[in-house]
Amino acid sequence: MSATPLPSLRADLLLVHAPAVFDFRKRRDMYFPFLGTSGDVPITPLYEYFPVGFKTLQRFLGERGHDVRILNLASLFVRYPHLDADSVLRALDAPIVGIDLHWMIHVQGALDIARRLKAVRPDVKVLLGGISATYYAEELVRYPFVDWVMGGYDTHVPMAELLDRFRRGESVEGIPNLFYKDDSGTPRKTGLTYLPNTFACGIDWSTQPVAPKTKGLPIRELLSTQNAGCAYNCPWCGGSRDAFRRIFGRKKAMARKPQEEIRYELETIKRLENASSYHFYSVGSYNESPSGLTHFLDRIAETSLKSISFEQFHLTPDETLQQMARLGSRVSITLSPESHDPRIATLSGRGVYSNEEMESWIERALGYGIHSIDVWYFVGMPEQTRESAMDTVVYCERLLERFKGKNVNPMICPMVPFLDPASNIFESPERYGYKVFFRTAEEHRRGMERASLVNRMNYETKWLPRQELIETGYLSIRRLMEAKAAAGMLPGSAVRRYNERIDDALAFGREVFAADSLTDPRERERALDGLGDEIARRNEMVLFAGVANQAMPINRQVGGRWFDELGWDPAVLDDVASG
Ligand code: B12
Repeated sequence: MSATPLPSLRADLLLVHAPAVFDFRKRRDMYFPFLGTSGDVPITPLYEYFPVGFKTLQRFLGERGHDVRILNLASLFVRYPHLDADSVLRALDAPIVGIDLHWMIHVQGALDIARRLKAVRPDVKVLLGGISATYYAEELVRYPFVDWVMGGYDTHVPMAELLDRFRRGESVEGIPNLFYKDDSGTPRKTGLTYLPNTFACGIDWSTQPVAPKTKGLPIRELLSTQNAGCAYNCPWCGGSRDAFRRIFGRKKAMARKPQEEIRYELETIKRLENASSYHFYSVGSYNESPSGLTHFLDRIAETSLKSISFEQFHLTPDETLQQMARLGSRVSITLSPESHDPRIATLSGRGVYSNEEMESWIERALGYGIHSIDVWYFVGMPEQTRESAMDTVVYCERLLERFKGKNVNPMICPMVPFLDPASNIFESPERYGYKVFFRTAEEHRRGMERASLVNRMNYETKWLPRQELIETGYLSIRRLMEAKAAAGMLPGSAVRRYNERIDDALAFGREVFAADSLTDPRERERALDGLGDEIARRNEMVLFAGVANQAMPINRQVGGRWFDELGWDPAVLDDVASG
């Protein structure tokens, strides 16, 4: 507990990103295993990314006279383990606190922050927003500690109206997309009526959060997405064409960022100090129209970014590859066929090219000067058995062999712990051979508090029951890591350490699962208590200020990433944390 109080954090609107689990450090009854986040992006099991829309809201509302600040509690708590959570909440001096429930994984943390905040600051209006918040809005607004839910994929205009009216002391009735309670406490909604064809505004990337002084490699990355929704319809995805229509009630399943906003965004990158040391992660570039992509590439060409990665659904046409290769930055392309087996790939919503086509495309792409190709596979897909997942790894070994010495990096990750709510499979699990364990937000919240990752899973498949699915994920990554060491792509010693941690997660995970699955609550509590020290010791190794992912399996720093908005200056935080 810190003795020095934190100075108050003032704003008209404070946008807060919750850790996936709020009181994670005290939980001796929740095991956060190594690789429990799938290992695709460099984050801890607190899931530190906040929606990039926080940055667009900050700019849009700021330009309209509202002081909007962002506080990433996930990064703050993992970076400053000795900060007292309630004193942080007490220091928040904003009449409205908006918490994202974009990814369902944050359901426990987001709701717990809302509850605690309301307890220490009953005067503060608590607002939720994001994809999951929109899907579950009617349920969420019924919690006594939630005042408002702002629905929609683009909330700029309704949020401006909300802040204006609040400032003038007017009623919020009739604000588009808002779910609220009336004076008698009865939940009301205006309806999702603000559904524009365009989406967002350009982000100001010219300044980045100050990193606290630590050893270790910083992560210099910017991330942008030029569209909301999706042109494709993968059945497991909560952002697919059908899911987007389902959540937002809009026929057209995509809204695009206007070109002048994209231009603005890239202009701000030119002003960023050390821009040439930054990687730019262009998410969802598979949704760009050919002319949109050309415009985007032309703008990128004007920057001095070190590297850029593009996610692609189809095999990028040769002409585009050549245009990408001409950029001054190092270009990497991410493909995600999901399975080497064409039938499973197709059932997963992919399967638009064969393995042979992909391999000769890789050859050509590298030949044109594309720097690297990442190829992602998934565990938990329809009809996928353990054998099939392991066969995918065998196929990856062939890829590593064929492209030895080149930057071709196959990766595999289990879809854990949640199947996306609102995805086609989530809506009709039986039709796809799936079983869904949690349906409501509250069921997900409770599920997230289970000790074992297996019991935190909201789904399983006919071919891979929950425990087997998780273990298959571990075993496939383990074998793929070995193959990368053998191919000279990763140092053998690093892979040995990595795989020792997988072995430990497999063995200890079984113990936690057995204890957590005891039906008698008292026996379960006793058994988990017996494992408490071992759980806490392992959690410490994962929930600390270092993050790795499969592509870069060495720890890098938490702090200084674009989403590490710590609220206070690191000097102040260091001071407070040292008491
Ligand atoms: C880009 C993206 C990412 C990026 C991060 C983007 C970012 N920081 O914003 C990366 C690649 C890192 C990523 C990671 C993950 N993602 Co993702 N991602 C997407 C993608 C492709 C675009 C979503 C998107 O953000 N669109 C832009 C719009 C909708 O949001 P926005 O502009 O940021 O915010 C606006 C509104 O949403 C709203 N809003 C949002 N929050 C709030 C809060 C308040 C208070 C208010 C008022 C408004 C508001 O207002 C904003 C301004 O208009 C979707 C797929 C899709 N097609 O939708 C998946 C998707 C969102 N991701 C998903 C998942 C599961 C994940 C991971 C959990 C995967 C994993 N590793 O396990 C991680 C979570 C990482 C974390 N939090 O640390 C699922 C979520 C399903 C669900 N309902 O839970 C989706 C739907 C599909 C998928 N499976 O990929 N993701």
